[in-house]
Amino acid sequence: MIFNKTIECMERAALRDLQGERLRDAVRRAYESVPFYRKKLDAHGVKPSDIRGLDDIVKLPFTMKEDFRDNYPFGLFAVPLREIVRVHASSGTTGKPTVVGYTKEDIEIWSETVARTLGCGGGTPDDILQVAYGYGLFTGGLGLHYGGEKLGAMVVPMSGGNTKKQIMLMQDFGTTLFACTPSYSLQLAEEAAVEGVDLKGLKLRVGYFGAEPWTEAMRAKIEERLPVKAIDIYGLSEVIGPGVASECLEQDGLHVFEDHYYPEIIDPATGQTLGPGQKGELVFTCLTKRATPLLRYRTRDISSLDESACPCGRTSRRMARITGRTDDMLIIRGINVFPSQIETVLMKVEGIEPHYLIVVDKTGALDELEIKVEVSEQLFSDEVRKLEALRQRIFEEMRSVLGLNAKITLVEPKTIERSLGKAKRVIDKREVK
Ligand code: DLL
Repeated sequence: MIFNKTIECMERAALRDLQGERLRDAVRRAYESVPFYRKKLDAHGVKPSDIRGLDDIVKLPFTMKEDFRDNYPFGLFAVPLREIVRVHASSGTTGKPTVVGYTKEDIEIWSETVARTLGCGGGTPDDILQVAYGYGLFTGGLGLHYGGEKLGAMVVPMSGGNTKKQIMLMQDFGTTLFACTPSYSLQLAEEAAVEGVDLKGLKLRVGYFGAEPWTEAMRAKIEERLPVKAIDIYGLSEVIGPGVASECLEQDGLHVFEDHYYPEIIDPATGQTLGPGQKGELVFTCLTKRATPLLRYRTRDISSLDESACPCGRTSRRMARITGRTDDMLIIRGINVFPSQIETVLMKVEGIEPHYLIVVDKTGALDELEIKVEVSEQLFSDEVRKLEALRQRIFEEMRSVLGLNAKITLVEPKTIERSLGKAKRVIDKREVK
């Protein structure tokens, strides 16, 4: 279902005009109401009047995650606190969280773009949406919740965890749409197997998965274990939360709701804008957000933009599935390794479970990469010889893809820690030494 056909299927020329108009307004609002932006633009020698249309966006300086920390908690707000009706925050690995505010209008726009997300995956007002993203400062739970209501679906606000109850309600209520992190969906499938519940006999139809990196190979595992079309949904709190971009049923790139969240791809090293199809760092400008305007925010997420027409009829550009972050690349003995490469190799090997942990350490001066991966119940009870052959196979595959020797450790089923929200898949012990 296309939730807002007028906008989602708008002609690109008309869309660009709308974006240009909104950009001018966004820059003016940021400059006039947030001392941080005024100082930054002044230092950069740009005035709001220099931004006449979309092409001028490159004149603007970038905003970084650190800018949120430096202005903690409310320094980036552009409206008086009495106009703010909600705050959310994302926890960084260190220090203070990143705080974002919303006016009533912002919540309205956010709900609309999450409703479009749900529509992209085929959701309609007839559906029952079970939200298993965490409710709280994290944007996942409340974001999907408001979007579900906006769509007109029946929302079941389960929040994360309590897996047995998730399954029970799915059965009793006849849940058709399910929203959680991709890693949690696998945990749910695992629990259902223990409980003897056949998920395939349920009414589940679509899973809206995001908030953490996952690969095409992981999608195949999920669609094998749950009776859902697994839709990749993307967003980040600094921009709004979930509802920034979503796959449609074509599952071929994520439609960016670019009438509100304007995307660019830049070369992370030089800051130069890159063209369609070129891979680089995603940058977003919020064209309409009132409470915390955002100009050219560097997400550190790696993607590319596709301008070609999509068979679904939506005209927005599509971003490619996130393949990593500029800060998640591991450098091991001088070789660049992305966790997504490791996941892709692992998911293709038969006999292993989609649960793994990457541990990087140092012995003496040398970096060591260890990959711990769970073996299926059946294989684990097999002879040692078979396990050794499996270990060797993964070792060889990793060596050919990554170009280095990783230590492969096969562990018993269900021994790698599960997470209710975002999975933690990398432990880099070198950082703490
Ligand atoms: O994770 C918002 C969200 C909630 C998105 C629910 C989708 C579903 P943050 O906690 O601020 O916001 O984390 C944002 O998570 O910069 C990406 O690195 C990562 N991320 C989000 N969606 C995806 C995705 C929410 N589909 C950060 N694929 C982002 C890969 C994703 N990474």
